[in-house]
Amino acid sequence: MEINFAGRMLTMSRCYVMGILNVTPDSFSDGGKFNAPDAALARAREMVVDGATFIDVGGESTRPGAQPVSVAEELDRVCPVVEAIARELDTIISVDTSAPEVMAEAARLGAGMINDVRALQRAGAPEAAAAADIPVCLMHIQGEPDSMQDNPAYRNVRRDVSSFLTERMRVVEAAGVRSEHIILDPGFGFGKRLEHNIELLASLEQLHILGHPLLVGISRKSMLGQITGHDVNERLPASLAAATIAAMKGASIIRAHDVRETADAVRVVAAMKEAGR
Ligand code: PT1
Repeated sequence: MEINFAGRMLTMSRCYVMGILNVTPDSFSDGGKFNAPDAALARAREMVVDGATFIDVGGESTRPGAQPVSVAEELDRVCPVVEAIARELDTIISVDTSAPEVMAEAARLGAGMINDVRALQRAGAPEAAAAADIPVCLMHIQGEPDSMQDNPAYRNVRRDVSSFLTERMRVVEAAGVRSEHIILDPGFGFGKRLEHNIELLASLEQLHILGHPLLVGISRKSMLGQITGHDVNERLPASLAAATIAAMKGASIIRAHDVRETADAVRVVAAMKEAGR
């Protein structure tokens, strides 16, 4: 299965690293160091050199407890960075947004993918993604970032996540998003307890039944802190273990902070899979 990311064709039977570029003042693990477009571009360049195939530019924090930002603020944060990366680097720009206005403007400036943690649930988002005509990641979320960890509950987390993604695919395809543009993500840490996150990772391969490539974001997340007892800045080994598991279970894109290390983990899995064919 190949996907065309605004002119760049990638086979989704391999696994790629998506480097995280937070352009928020309150980003959860880079201390908001990369706000100015120049600093953001420098970090993006470093991640491309380190092996990132995608750069995920996000102007709204979606970590647990985060407050929403206005569309104007998000446009101000994201657009200069997307523009600079598109001009300077050979990479696929993913825009991490739920706002249809940001999707449209980022696509116009050269973004090759839309990454929406709200799976295009905002009014006008499916239509904006359809008009942009670039691939889109639909992620499962229960609730909203500010309150999603208050009391997450599921009847059956695997089935509930799968049903949610199936329903979102139906809605966005009805709005004109092409099926071959859809990438799916179980949404680790988004309205989920540790047991839910572990069950989803353990059963990740089952999501392939839905027939779309999978994106996984676990890097430095609190689920790894709960498992290891380590603070956010000491979660690299746990993040690599989780990335390795996801790659072994067939994930196509791993969203990560530590690109160089994650790219190595993915290479080891690829070499093993090659030998096993
Ligand atoms: C993700 C993701 C994302 N995660 C996609 N996009 C974040 N497609 C932002 C914690 O528990 O997994 N997939 N965009 C970051 N969100 C979180 C959530 C960060 C939970 C931290 C936690 O620590």
